[in-house]
Amino acid sequence: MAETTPNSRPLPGIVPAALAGVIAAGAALAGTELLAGLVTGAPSVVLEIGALLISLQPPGAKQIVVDLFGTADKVVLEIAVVLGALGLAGGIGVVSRRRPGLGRLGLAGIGILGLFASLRDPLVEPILALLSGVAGVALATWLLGTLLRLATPSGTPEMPDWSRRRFIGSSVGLAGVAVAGAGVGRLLLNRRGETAPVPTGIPAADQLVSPLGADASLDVPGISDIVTSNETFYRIDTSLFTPRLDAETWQLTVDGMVDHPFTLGYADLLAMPQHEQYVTIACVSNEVGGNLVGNALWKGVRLQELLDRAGVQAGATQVVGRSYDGWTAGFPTAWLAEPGREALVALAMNGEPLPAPHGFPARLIVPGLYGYVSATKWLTQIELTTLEAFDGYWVPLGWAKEAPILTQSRIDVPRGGATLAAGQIAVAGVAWAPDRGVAAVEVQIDDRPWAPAVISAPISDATWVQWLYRWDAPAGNHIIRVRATDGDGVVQTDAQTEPAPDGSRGRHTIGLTVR
Ligand SMILES: Nc1nc2c(c(=O)[nH]1)N[C@H]1C(S)=C(S)[C@@H](COP(=O)(O)O)O[C@H]1N2
Ligand SMILES: [Mo]
Repeated sequence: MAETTPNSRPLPGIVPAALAGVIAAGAALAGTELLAGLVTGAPSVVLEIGALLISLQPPGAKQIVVDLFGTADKVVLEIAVVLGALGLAGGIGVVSRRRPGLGRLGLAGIGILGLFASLRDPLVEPILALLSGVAGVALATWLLGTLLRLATPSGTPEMPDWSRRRFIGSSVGLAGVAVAGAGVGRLLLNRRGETAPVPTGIPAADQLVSPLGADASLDVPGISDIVTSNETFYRIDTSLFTPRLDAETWQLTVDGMVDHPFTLGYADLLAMPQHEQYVTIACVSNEVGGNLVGNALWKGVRLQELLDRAGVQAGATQVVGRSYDGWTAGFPTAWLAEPGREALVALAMNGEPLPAPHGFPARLIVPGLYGYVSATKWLTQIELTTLEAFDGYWVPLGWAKEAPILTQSRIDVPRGGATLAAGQIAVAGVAWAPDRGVAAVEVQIDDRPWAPAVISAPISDATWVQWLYRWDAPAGNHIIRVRATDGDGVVQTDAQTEPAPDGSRGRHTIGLTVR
């Protein structure tokens, strides 16, 4: 017997009603994805809600939040947002059986959340966000009503139940269209960045770095390249998508505790003297042996030149970089005082305009500091303040206020756990201590004494080196460790620490079997 309302009208079953909610909301979300792909400035509501969740910064979550910023985990977050929305919509479908008004309110609630999340994104056109929100809610409401009607039993059980078949057919069809629409939308969204016009030809630096000599790298299969390509360079940021800023309208403001605040456009920066240098940057959340580190040739305007032009006031002790979305990183003005240490507002990476994932049109690169306190991408403001007056994004979340890159070394080859033939084995990798420089690298096999590795000629103190130890390996199970000594003569510590709060310590260690 079909469930009925007090006035004996038959009701759709719970499962079909939930399905109707899921499909109505799914189709509406897919519609907004498609719009986002087709029209620049329209929000991907799923991404925007994900970004909102990230910005809520669950208290106490330190490593967890940082871990979230690995690319794969961002996909996990997106899937969670979609599943969460669909789960909610399923509930709304069930509620709508008896209380359609409440159901409509629920759908409107999801729409308002999406709109609120979208309006936080400076790259989103508010009018398009509104359009997408209203259209999405209207579509979901209409679909839910229609599907619920189809799911309602006809009340004449002896007849073949045509409405039930129509409900199933419509549901399957709609789900298919939604998945296809969302897929096309996402495809277009991802493709748009690749075709976005990027100004070419950043002027040559006033002093070109000399071409790397043959001794700047070691020829070992499997070792990290001495210069990391833009394609393989690690990426870490709080952005769920790749921000595509428009160089034509982009502006950089230098203000705060300065005598002459000013604002420049991209062309203004291109017209200034350009400086280029290799700098190795690293992420504080890199584990011992991890790959959140890379070395590139950066080119751009000297930060010092911009600061001189602005006239930094005597009391200013902190430089804060702010990106278009409000993300911030700050470091002491005193860090810039070291002779030979050149911080850049970088415009180019390895001879190309900054790729969008790495901060186009401009980012900060400060030799010797972890990225989260210095390397602001999609830079729009440089503010001079005091260390006491402001904390960058990650500092209130439990990460250190000041964070020089710790001395580290990594074994690239052989891989841990490998089984190799006895005889000559190349043990090799990279080591970094920007910008103290790497003076030496040593390797320890089992409990034997530390033995010196050969290192590549350092490009500069701000870059990593490659190292190589030729090992005549006897059969057995072995442990290999590596340690670096920095330019000040300090040996990489054996103490082990988690990445939080100021970077992981310890010596990369692998085990392998020789036969
Ligand atoms: N706008 C912005 N800039 C940012 C971040 C961010 O989340 N937002 N993350 C920082 C962190 S934690 C690091 S380690 C570096 C990484 O730079 P990359 O992605 O170019 O390797 O960027 C820094 N700049
Ligand atoms: Mo980082």
